[in-house]
Formats: sequence, structure tokens, C-alpha cells
Amino acid sequence: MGELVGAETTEEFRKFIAYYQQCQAGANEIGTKLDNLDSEYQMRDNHNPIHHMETRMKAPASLFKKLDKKQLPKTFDSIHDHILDVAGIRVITNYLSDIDTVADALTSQSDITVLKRKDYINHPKPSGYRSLHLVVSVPVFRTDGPVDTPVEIQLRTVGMDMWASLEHKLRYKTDVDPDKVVKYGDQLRGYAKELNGIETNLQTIFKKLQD
Ligand code: 0O2
Repeated sequence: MGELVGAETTEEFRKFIAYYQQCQAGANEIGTKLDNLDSEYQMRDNHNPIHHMETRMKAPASLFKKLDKKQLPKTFDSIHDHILDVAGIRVITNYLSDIDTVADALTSQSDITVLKRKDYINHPKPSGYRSLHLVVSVPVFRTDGPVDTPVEIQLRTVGMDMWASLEHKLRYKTDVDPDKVVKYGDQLRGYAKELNGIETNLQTIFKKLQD
């Protein structure tokens, strides 16, 4: 099995590109399903659970970094068999309860299989990070038939997304010594908790107004 690096013209590289496109198609399928669910909730309850969505394909450099971290060779098979987040979709919800609403509605669809679930909302990461991570398999219809394709879905509220995006910037800002960021760990965890409190209160107001 040849390595992908420097093998642009090989069969290995062609398989990788085809799979990359398949994963992108999987993310598109999930995006359409989520759009449809959001529209239905808007019609039914006069409330959109989804604030917005972002789709991303993992850059080849990040894929290779992940393979290195998992001590796997840089081959098509490694990516196909071990990397489940080649395609990712981030779903930003308006309220906390919208996360379960959207996750349950999507995963109960008959063509969706949940491959992995990580609940960083009830069990935040040591950094303070909160989100619900799901990896689902969705059929992508190719010329030779359907192929089950993994897509990672990160579901989080507007507040969780704000925290994650700013914390990510603080941590990965290349000109900052990582030790300097560690010093602010307690503060960052505290802000994540505060935001969670604020979002819980905002949801309570929303529910009262709805009743
Ligand atoms: P990108 O471009 O966002 O994907 P696994 O896939 O299960 O083998 P992995 O990928 O390490 O292992 O899983 P994890 O930690 O559950 O999820 C990784 C992704 O979650 C990260 O992707 C971030 O998007 C997000 N994330 C996890 N922890 C944190 C955190 O402490 N702070 C922030 N801001 N985001 C976090 P990547 O790898 O950064 O790349």
C-alpha cells in the first residue's frame, strides 16, 4: 500500500479524492436534512432551533496530523477506516434544548446510523469546552449504488460556539506561548460555566413566553 504523500498520480491518490468527494456529498445530505427539519419546526412551532450551520472538509494537512497522532500510516485505508471526521458540520442552535431536539430528529431518520456520540455538554472537556459530537453514517448514492458515509456533527448553542471559537483563537494564535494560555485555564472554564448559566436563564424566559 503506497503512501499518499508525493503520490499524486497513483491509484491511492485517486481513491482518496473520490472518497473526499463522497464525504463532501455526505455532509451535503446532512445539511439538507437539517435545513428541512429547521423549516418544519419553524412552520410547526414558530421557532427555528438552528441559528446557523457551518460545513468544513478536513484539510489534508490536518488529516495527516491526525494520522500521525494515532500513529497510523498516511494511506487511503487509514483515512477510510479510522478518520470519521473527514466531513464535518457544525450546527449552532438558538437554545440549549434545541440541541437535543435537532439531534433526536436527525438520528431517528431511518437512513441515519449513529456511529459515535460524545456528550461534552453533560461532561465538558477539561478546557471547559461544551458541545454534543455525533458521528453519523448517511448513504451517498453513487453510480454503483449507495455507500454509507461518515459525517461528524458538532451541535452547540450560540454561547458555546462563541466560547469555543474565541478559546480556539487564544490557544492556536501562533505568536503566543502556549504556557501563557494555560495560566488562564480557570478563567476560561469559569466563562464557559457563566455562559451556560446565562443560556439556561434565557431559555427559561423563552419557555415562559411560549406558554
Ligand atoms: P477541526 O478542524 O475543528 O476538526 P476522534 O475523532 O474521536 O478520534 P478527536 O478528533 O480528537 O478524536 O475528538 P474530539 O476531541 O472529541 O473533537 C475534536 C474537535 O472538537 C476539535 O477539532 C474542535 O473542533 C473541537 N474541540 C475539542 N476540544 C476543544 C477545546 O478544548 N476547545 C475548542 N475550542 N474546541 C475543541 P480540531 O481537531 O481542532 O479540528
